Amino acid sequence: MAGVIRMGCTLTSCAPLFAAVFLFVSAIDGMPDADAPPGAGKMIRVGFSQTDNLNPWRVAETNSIRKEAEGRGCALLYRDAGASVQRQIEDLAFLISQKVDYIILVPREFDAFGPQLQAARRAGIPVILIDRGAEGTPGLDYVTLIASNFIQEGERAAEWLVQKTAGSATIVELSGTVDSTPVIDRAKGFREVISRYPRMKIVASESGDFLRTQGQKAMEGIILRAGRSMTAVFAHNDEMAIGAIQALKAAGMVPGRDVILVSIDGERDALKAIVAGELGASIECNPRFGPKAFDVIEALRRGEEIPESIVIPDHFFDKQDALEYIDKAF
Ligand code: GZL
Repeated sequence: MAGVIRMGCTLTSCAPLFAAVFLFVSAIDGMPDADAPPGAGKMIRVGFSQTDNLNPWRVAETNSIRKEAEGRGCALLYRDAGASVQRQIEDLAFLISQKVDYIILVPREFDAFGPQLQAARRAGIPVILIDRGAEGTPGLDYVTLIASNFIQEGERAAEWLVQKTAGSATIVELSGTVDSTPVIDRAKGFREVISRYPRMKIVASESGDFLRTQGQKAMEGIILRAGRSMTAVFAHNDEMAIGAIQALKAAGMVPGRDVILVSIDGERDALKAIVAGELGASIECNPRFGPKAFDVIEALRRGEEIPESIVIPDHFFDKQDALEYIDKAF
């Protein structure tokens, strides 16, 4: 799905007659001032390649980028790949062909976009990765990766579960999009912690692709096969945890009593499930990348050094503070 969303002012190559107006407008709306580097006043065109908008987290991420582009007076050329790697490859080719000034990329899978990152580099278009990592060298194939610490998210989920189950649980894992860095690293962090507790066992692991319906279906299948043997669920995101809760209830099991659930993201429906006692805890994974992503673009325009990675801090939601945060959640 393509979209060009135009905001902001026109080019500054205007006759003296308009120069005063431009300077005046710049002063008002915070655009670069007269002695900014050449070309600094022209409208910046940013390409945004989104993997999909198939759950509230992804929609919140897209809205954050759009809102920030508008607030900074940039034109946003937006492409939604509809969860297709092939379509995202084509989207990147399109954005490069449009000669945008920068690309913000959410790589659906880690190892799928090497050639496109090299094509952007050859075209002189800096690529900023947000949300998920991709193969390549930071500072060469892409400027930086702005993301949460997924290993730490997995570790925190496991530590909470160990504490809740006194180190003894039969665990079902619902993982997200296969080959995406959140899945690879959340699984790694979770396993690293439970490996220290011999009575913490993962007995089933299935992908629900970060989707509520898929999470519910995967859980239904696991319940059919494993019956009521599981005592805990680790879901890589809230949507799949909420799907699992539906499946458990349909099977006559009481989430929060018969089975303890822990997940990641911190979305509003998850905080409500925590307050209702059905979900035990959710580790936040903040989707609001807009401000940070455009701060990096502005730092690039000022010729500043950009770190190889920028880690977004995550909150932790259990019964204590879920209620107070519900209104701020996405
Ligand atoms: C994490 C992000 C994941 C979320 C899911 O940065 O890539 O994708 O945890 C989303 O909810 O679909």
